[in-house]
Amino acid sequence: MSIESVDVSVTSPGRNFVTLKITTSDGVVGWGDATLNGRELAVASYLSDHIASTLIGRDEDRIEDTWQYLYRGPYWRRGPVTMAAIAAVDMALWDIKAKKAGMPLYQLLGGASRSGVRVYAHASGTDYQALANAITGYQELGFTAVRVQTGVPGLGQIYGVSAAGPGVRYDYEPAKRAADGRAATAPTEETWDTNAYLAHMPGVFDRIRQDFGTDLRILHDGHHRMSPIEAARFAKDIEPYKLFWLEDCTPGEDQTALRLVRQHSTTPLAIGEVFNTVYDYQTLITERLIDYVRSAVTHTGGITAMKKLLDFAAIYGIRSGIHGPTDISPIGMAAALHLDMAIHNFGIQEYMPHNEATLNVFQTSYTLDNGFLHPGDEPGLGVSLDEEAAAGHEYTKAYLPVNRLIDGTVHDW
Ligand code: GCO
Ligand code: MG
Repeated sequence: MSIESVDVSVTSPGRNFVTLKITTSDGVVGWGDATLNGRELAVASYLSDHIASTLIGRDEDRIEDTWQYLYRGPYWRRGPVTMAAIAAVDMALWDIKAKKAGMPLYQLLGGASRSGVRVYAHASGTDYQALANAITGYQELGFTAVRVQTGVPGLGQIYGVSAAGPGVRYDYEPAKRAADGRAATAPTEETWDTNAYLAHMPGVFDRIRQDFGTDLRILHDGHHRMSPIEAARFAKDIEPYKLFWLEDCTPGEDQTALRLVRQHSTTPLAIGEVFNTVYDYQTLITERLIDYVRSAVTHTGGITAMKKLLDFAAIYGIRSGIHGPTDISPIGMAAALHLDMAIHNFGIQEYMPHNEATLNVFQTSYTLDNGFLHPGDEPGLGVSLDEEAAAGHEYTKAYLPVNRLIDGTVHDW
C-alpha cells in the first residue's frame, strides 16, 4: 500500500484554513492542518508545488522516515512555512495509521494518561466590569482556567480584547479582512504604550483575585511587547496574584531575555507559539527558563516533532500548554488533544471555539464537558473536511494587525 493522492485546499468559513488530504491506494484518507495565519497561500504552495509529487507512491506507514525526508531532504530547514507544511503531512499520516489500526490516535501515542484535557478559555473586556462579566460567564459554563486580557486606559483596540463586547462572544479574531468583508490589501494598525500597560495590569489582577478568589487559574498574554527588564519588573509586580502563567512576555527569538525575568520572579512563564522547532527551545528548556511549551502542533512539524519536544521538556519538569486559537483548524486542534491525552507532562490546553460556519465545514468528534475537552474515540484524529461545503468559502486575504508605539515606532504586535 502506498500514498496515491495528495490534495491541498484553502477554505474561508469566516477565516482562512489550509487543509491537506492524503489518500492511500486502498482508499484510507488522512487529514492535516497547514494553516499559517495571514500567510496561508505560502504554505499551500509549499505543499502543492514542492511536496505533493514527492509523496506519491511512498509507504504511508513510514511516518518518521517521511518526516526526516521532508525536514533534512530539501536542505533548507525550519521556519513557519516549512514546518507547517511538514506538520500537515505528519498529521495526515498519523490519522491514516490510527484509522488503519481502528483506534483513536491517543491510543497509538501510548493511551490515555487522563480522563480529559483541561482547557483555558479567553476572557476579555474593554474595561474591568466587562472582563469580570466574561470571567463569570466562563465560570458558569464550568471553566476553571481563563486567560484575561483587558483594555488599557488611553489606548484603543489592542491585542486580545474582543471588539464584540461582553455577552456576544468573549473571544476575538485579530486577522482582518477589509471592512466590507472582502480581501484586505494591507494590515490595520494599532497603537501601543508599554508604560500605560505596565501601570494598569497589576491592579486588574488584584481586583480579579479579590472578586474571584484563589482557585481560579489566571493566565495572561504579554504578546511579545516588553523589553527584558520591563518583563522582569512586571513578573515581579504581579507575583502576589499567583498567575498560572505569563505568556510571551518578551519577543521569543531572544531566548536569554528570560534569564533576566527568572532572576527576579517566580511567576510561571510560557512561550513558543511563534516557534517551529525544538531548537527554538534549546536554551529555554536546558536552563529551565520556562514552565510551559506553547508551540502549535500545526506550526512545529506535527505530532512526531511535538512528541519529541514535549518529552525533552518533561526531563526538565516543563509542561505543555499547546497553542489552540481559532487560527488552528479543528484538525490541528484534534492533533493537540490526542497528544494532550497521551503525554505525562500535560499542563493545560488553549481553547477558543470555532464559529458555526467553520464547524459546518469541518466535522469534529471532540467534545467539551465542564471545561475539559476529550478528543473522542473515533479511529484516527476524529476530524474530517466536508469538501463540498469547504469549496463554498473562497480564500479571502486577511492580515494580522501591525502595532506602533504612540510616537509611531513599529513595535511587536
Ligand atoms: C494566543 C495567541 C493568538 C495569536 C494568533 C496569531 O495566545 O492564542 O497569542 O491570539 O495572536 O494565533 O495568529
Ligand atoms: Mg499567545
